[in-house]
Amino acid sequence: MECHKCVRNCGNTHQGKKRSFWKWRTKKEKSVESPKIPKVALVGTPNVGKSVLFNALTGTYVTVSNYPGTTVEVSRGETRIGDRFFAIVDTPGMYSLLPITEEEKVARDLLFAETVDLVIHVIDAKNLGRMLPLTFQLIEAGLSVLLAVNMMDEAQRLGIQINPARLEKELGIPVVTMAAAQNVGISVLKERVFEYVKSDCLSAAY
Ligand SMILES: Nc1nc2c(ncn2[C@@H]2O[C@H](COP(=O)(O)OP(=O)(O)OP(=O)(O)O)[C@@H](O)[C@H]2O)c(=O)[nH]1
Ligand SMILES: [Mg+2]
Repeated sequence: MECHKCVRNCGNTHQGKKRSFWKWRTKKEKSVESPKIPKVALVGTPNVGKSVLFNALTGTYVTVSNYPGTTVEVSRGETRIGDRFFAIVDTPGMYSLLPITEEEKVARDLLFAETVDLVIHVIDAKNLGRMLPLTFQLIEAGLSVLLAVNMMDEAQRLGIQINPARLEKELGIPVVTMAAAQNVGISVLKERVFEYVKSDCLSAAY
């Protein structure tokens, strides 16, 4: 019925109500139907291979945008592991959770302002001692952390040996060794992410 012929003489407010009801229903139905996509953030000091890993995980379809209110770029994409999609965020390099630079502030804000289901702390296998303090900070901050020991190719060339099982036991978090630039260890990392996120939050989302 056209609005000017309406006996209730209420303009189009009832139509508006009807529409907003359907909008509400669709929104509600959508939220029930669409499964939660777990978010995984790649963090670590500069030059450890976070972006190489991000590209290996996400492929071509990514968005790069400035973090709100800053000139710092953040890349976001998705990866499929098994039958699930995971959102992947590549954060700017940071040395500590106590930020000094704008990049570090953005990286920290990304971890705490957004809901991140898993943090992959990417470290350089050649500098374990220098990198692990940030791992402790992330764990102490209450985040779910997986340690990705990258650049294993260079470490092996220098005769550095790393025992991931022992590190895992000492730290109490999953540890994966890899060489992202050589595409080594990516599939094991994906398996661990799937296991870890599934037990932590996917079960709650389904
Ligand atoms: N040999 C070797 N080089 C690697 C590996 N992963 C990354 N690289 C190299 O390390 C350099 C830094 O890699 P990026 O991915 O840009 O590092 P990033 O952590 O994103 O650095 P920021 O964005 O500055 O924080 C690049 O030259 C990569 O090719 C690896 O597994 N082995
Ligand atoms: Mg990068």
